[in-house]
Amino acid sequence: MKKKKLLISAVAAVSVLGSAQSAFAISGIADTLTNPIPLGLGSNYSSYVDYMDGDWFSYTNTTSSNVSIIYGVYPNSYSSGANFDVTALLQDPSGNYIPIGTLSDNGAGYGDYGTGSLAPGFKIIWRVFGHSGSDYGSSKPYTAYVSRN
Ligand SMILES: [Ca+2]
Ligand SMILES: [Ca+2]
Repeated sequence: MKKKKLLISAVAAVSVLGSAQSAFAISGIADTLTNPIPLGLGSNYSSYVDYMDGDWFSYTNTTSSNVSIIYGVYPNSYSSGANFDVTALLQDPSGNYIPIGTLSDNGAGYGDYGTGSLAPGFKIIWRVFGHSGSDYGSSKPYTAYVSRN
């Protein structure tokens, strides 16, 4: 009895991993601020949001100077009318969180972004989520990004 249960959970774990590799992100991927998808400066990540899910991203300034950044999300297609929102916070080198809040909403079809100067060792962490109940699913992909500003 116990053995069978173990086997079932092993199969479930494998199928979760399989879907994570074959598809875009989704519930189970980058769901919390402690396991964001790390992005490098000038890089981006395209995915879509599962219904009522969100995806966290981060960028850490590993240099010894301040880095001026722009970060955020945009819908891959303006005509999709998709609207994604962003909530952001900072983490200082000691691990303390500093809330930034929800970034200004630019409306359907447009991206939302934040800018700032990131001190050495600081991490910016932001969550991408649907503005409304219709801004989810694979027909409305988004791209999250961070780059030098
Ligand atoms: Ca997620
Ligand atoms: Ca928005």
